[in-house]
Amino acid sequence: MTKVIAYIGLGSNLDSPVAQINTARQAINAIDAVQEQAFSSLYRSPPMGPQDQPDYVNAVMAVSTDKEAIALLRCLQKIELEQGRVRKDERWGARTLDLDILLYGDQLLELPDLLVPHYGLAERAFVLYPLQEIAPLLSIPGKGSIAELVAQCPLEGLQRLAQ
Ligand code: 5RW
Ligand code: CA
Ligand code: CA
Repeated sequence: MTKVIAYIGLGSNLDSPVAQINTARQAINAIDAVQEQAFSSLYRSPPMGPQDQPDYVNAVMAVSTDKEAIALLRCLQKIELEQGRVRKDERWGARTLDLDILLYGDQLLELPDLLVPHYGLAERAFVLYPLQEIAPLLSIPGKGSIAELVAQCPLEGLQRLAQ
């Protein structure tokens, strides 16, 4: 019964992104041994990476879990597939749903399939701003406080969506 707080990044830019994010939120809550603690506003932003794809909708969710990080990742990958994610050749291409473990407690993990804190977390407006909304006092292991990271991160077109 070792509970860990994990932060999950949600992103979509295909097939009704807002609906994809809301469906994924329900699916994550339906996972055994995972409980939602907080859910950010939804944010829209231009794509990072290839520009010839639609804008993204992103959010960040805090959960309490007693699953191991890798077991949680497998559950999230199953939800991505259930929501129609297709692996494409293009790196950083459009997707119906992307679920990333951003943080897993205060742990640093370098497993073959899982890097925590998530790669690029400290530089991405579409992760940092929603994360700060639900965890304003957070420290990112090895990177500093969320407030410092947000202060150094331009918005780059990020817009909070109205409810
Ligand atoms: C690669 C994201 C490098 C950030 C990737 C990087 C996105 C996105 C991707 C997302 C927006 C992975 N995912 N752009 N580009 N939102 N706005 O969730 F720095 S591809
Ligand atoms: Ca649950
Ligand atoms: Ca991912």
